[in-house]
Amino acid sequence: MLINLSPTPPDAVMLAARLFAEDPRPHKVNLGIGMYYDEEGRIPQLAAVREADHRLRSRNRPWPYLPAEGLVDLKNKAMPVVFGEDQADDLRRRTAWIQTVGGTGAVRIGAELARAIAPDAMASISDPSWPNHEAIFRAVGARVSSYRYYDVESCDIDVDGMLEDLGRLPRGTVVVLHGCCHNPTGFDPTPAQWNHIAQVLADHGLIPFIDLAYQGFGEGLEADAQSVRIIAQSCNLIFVSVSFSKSFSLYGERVGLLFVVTESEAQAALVGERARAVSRALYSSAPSNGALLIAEVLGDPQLKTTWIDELDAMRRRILLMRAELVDQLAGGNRGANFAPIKAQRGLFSYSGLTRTEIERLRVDHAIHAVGDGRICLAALNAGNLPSVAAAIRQVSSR
Ligand code: PLP
Ligand code: TYF
Repeated sequence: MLINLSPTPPDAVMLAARLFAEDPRPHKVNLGIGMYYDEEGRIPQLAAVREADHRLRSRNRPWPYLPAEGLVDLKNKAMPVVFGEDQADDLRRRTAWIQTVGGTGAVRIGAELARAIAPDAMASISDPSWPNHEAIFRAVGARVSSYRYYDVESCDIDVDGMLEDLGRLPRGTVVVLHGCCHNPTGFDPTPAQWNHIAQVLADHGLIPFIDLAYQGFGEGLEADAQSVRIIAQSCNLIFVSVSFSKSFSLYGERVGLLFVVTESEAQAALVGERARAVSRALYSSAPSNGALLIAEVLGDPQLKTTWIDELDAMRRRILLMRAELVDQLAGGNRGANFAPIKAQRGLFSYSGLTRTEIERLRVDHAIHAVGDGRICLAALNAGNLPSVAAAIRQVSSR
């Protein structure tokens, strides 16, 4: 049988992951994929999650299917984390939800629903963005465009350009926004700028789709959800995709949630029903283990406090790595160009390194990053930082 299939190029992040896995050099460093590593270079097992795991095991319970919409406890406990206590209570009645396979699953199911609600709508995505945003919206058959977000000249966020581009979009366009810790640039709007953005979204009848994959890694758990809370005050149809992969260090458990805030209880019921049908035709229902772990942590005030402290410690460690890297690069002849790394937030930095320089980091130094210059700061530690800084200075010295 002849297979009529042309080669499928992997996205830039997955390509970086593959090249890292295939690299036999024992001293290799992975600044490609977005995962948080601790000071010892390990993916942490959070104490709050470990305790939740002990408790779940001691209950000796079976493993039934989750209901079609997922674990309601997870949704109930996560809503205040995302929307804030007061707003969550106000929104609960008119918000549809479904538990998903990771944040990726939430973006995909959200894209399917957006397509069903507004079949002719285009999706507009920040330039640059997480490559899977475009792939997902194309996969559901949507037309995709981009809005200005990052200014290469000033190495900074371009909010004026963004507002101008959003203001020109046709009504009903789905606008994909990064709730915090923009991937890949690390630059987020300020709360005042989010207010402007929310105003433009509302005035022009645009549909915000907020992807919240790094809550807690920017300025803190509450501050990082300001985007969602501000937009929820001005717009009455909002998609919010949530990933718990990073914030609970539960990557392979694939826990995510999709919220769709609508105008009424009746609309929410319609959207929820469609969400369950979409999920049913994909994989029936989401996996239970990670969802149970997170619901256990969020449902116990003491475990929740432990988790918030651990999340804060991860956030602060990345800030230290940012400062230390900028210090160690300062003496090089492109030193000043790396200063923005300190102003960026989240796991990533859009380092400004060229494709050729990223290639030389990999070939000459076994340091792997994404081809567009994105590096994951959360993979740095006191042990590998000096050699990474030295290598960056070397490849960027010409
Ligand atoms: N959205 C963004 C912007 C991301 O960077 C990621 C993961 O890296 C996701 C969504 C999805 O996360 P996951 O499917 O691992 O929960
Ligand atoms: O690093 C990133 O941008 C993500 C990480 O199943 C990722 O793409 C990798 C694998 C996966 C989900 C997310």
